[in-house]
Amino acid sequence: MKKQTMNRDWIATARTLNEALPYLQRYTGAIVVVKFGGNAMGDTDAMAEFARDIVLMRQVGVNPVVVHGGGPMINDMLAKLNIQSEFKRGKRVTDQATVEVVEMVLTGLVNKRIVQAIMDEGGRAVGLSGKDDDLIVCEADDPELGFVGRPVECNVQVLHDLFAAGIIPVVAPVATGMDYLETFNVNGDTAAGALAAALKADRLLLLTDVSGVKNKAGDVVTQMTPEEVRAMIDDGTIAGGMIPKTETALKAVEEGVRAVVILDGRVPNACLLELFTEHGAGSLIRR
Ligand code: X2W
Repeated sequence: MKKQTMNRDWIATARTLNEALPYLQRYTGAIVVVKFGGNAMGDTDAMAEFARDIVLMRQVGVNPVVVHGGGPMINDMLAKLNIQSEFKRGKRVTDQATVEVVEMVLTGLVNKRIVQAIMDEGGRAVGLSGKDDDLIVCEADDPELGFVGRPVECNVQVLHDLFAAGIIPVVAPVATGMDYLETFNVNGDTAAGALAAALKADRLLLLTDVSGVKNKAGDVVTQMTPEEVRAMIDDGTIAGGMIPKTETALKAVEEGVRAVVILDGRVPNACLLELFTEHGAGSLIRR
């Protein structure tokens, strides 16, 4: 009985690999930027599973770039230090004391945790922030938000150098200013969109903790054009936290990213499901 069950599992595994061949061929050499948000990192199992998916992507010839968030971890550290924090239009109001905590938490704690998780799964990862090799240069986004940056220039040569060496870049969304004096806190989705555009990536995967973009009837729309997304923002169908995400997606597609997927990170192996099977788990936006 046991033997039969095992046989069936092995056959299913072999079939899964066999069926993945056309997808593996399609994505060889592709650049895929994956935004991994703080909410998706939850427990160590989720982190390990994500890391394993990324290592598998690299193993089959994809060039993945991980851009991470870490909002909940920043909140925890600010609370420990008794620093108050508030958000305006989905972005953290960032004063001098806050930006120091943001840089410490994102480039230290969170970035190295992800690097370690990828190394644990047998990949090679190097952590960097937007400051390294001028990867992301920003100007102030809005005076009301303090040190929140809007990327104006991305120098992605270092990412190509890492791809060539077989190394997975893991990027913390902290950047330098035009005059090199300031440190900016960048929204993780914004940073991922800017890097994907500069790389002319084949895919930008925005991992979230919702099932995707929903229509008026409450059903997830699996594929949309930029025009359809814009119409859904204008008529209020897309609202709340989905607005900055879809706007990032629109901008990325406009700037040359082939497709953006707002992907349900709660689904096991969401990245693999999206890239290497017929099915996805979220909403794909492309021309
Ligand atoms: C974010 C950066 C981290 C982030 C923040 O300070 O929380 C701004 O709001 P998640 O986990 O992806 O939300 N920056 C300007 O984006 O984290």
